[in-house]
Amino acid sequence: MSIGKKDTSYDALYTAFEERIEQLSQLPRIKENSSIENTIEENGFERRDFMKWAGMMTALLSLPSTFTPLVAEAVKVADRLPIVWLHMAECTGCSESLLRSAEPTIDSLIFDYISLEYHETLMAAAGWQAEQNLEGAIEKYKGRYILMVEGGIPMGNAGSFLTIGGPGKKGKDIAKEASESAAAIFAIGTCSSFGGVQAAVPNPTGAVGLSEVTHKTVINVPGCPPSEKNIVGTLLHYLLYGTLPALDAYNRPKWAYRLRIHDLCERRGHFDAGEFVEQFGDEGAKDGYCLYKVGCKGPYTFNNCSKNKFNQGTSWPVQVGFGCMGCSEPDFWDTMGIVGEPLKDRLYQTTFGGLGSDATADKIGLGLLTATAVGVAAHAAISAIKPPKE
Ligand code: FSX
Ligand code: SF4
Ligand code: F3S
Repeated sequence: MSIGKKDTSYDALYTAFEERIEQLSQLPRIKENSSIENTIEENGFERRDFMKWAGMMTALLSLPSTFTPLVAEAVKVADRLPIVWLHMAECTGCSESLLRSAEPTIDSLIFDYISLEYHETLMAAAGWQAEQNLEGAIEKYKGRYILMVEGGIPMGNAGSFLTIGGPGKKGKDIAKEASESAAAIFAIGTCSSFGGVQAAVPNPTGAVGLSEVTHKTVINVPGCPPSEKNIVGTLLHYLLYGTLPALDAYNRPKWAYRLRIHDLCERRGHFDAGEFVEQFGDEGAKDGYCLYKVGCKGPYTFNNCSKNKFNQGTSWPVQVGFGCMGCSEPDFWDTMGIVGEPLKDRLYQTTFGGLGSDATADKIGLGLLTATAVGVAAHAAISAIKPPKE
């Protein structure tokens, strides 16, 4: 099988991807009488739209553009790896982010197509039939399905804060059992990755991230909600490589979470020049100055929002002038301080001898400290002040 022209420096990887796609194509598809290509076409997308999308995903995965045809081929065999998508304790914003855009997107169509085996928001089944669908999917696709879990897992009171369906099975048991036979496990959103809003102090339900209920490796795709591109990209990465991606200390794929919001921010020039919005609506706000002093947590947050954007690529928090809340970081509800206010001395008093964040920001603006040093040190400081779970 040979697809497209090769970039010689990536020959081995290209060949490995071709072999992987070939192997996947031998597996039976979920629905014999239809295909992802037809579904995409039936929803009004032309081949060039699809190839443009594939090109964008190729770049996001840090692959050379010569790999675009392979990424497109990987999408076509995605229906060999069915998805079981569980909801635990959450707001369903993660599913909404992916599936309920104003018009169907290529990302949403792919998920619609391959995740129908069990997805509480999408599936037509209800009641006993829904529970049978889940058990049936786990049995039928044992060792083959991808498990995606949205939401934190309540562990308090022996897990009784979350029960699902007629028999009242506990969420923690469903998540654990579904993890056992999964080919790969993705925690979708900050709740499933780290506990999220449920796990904020005092965490009355004892909510935890998915990785605490299974011994298997969980790939965390945090964000509240995460970008649909990071969800689809994680799936594509697994389709192409057949292995887990390189992960950071919090099990986030490095291709998506390697850099801080601050590193990729369109307002970064203003930060470096010491030009800050002092309060919402002031002249600096009108001029698009840096939002650090009105609470942007971009220097402490690892994510690629400025590249992906939300609402079909229209905007992202910093672009609309509010700043980053740190939503892809563990315990951000507790550690990222008050929304709309900088972290101030809470983080910096030990880190920078009590300078305070405003002083630090101004001095960075004047070039007295490097922004990298601040970000790295602040990130370490946040990790060190993790509040206790109760
Ligand atoms: Fe959590 Fe997802 Fe935030 Fe909501 O379900 S990551 S509360 S956007 O939807 O889990
Ligand atoms: Fe952008 Fe926020 Fe960094 Fe300012 S502090 S440059 S708004 S990420
Ligand atoms: Fe979340 Fe910050 Fe991105 S709040 S959506 S990580 S800009």
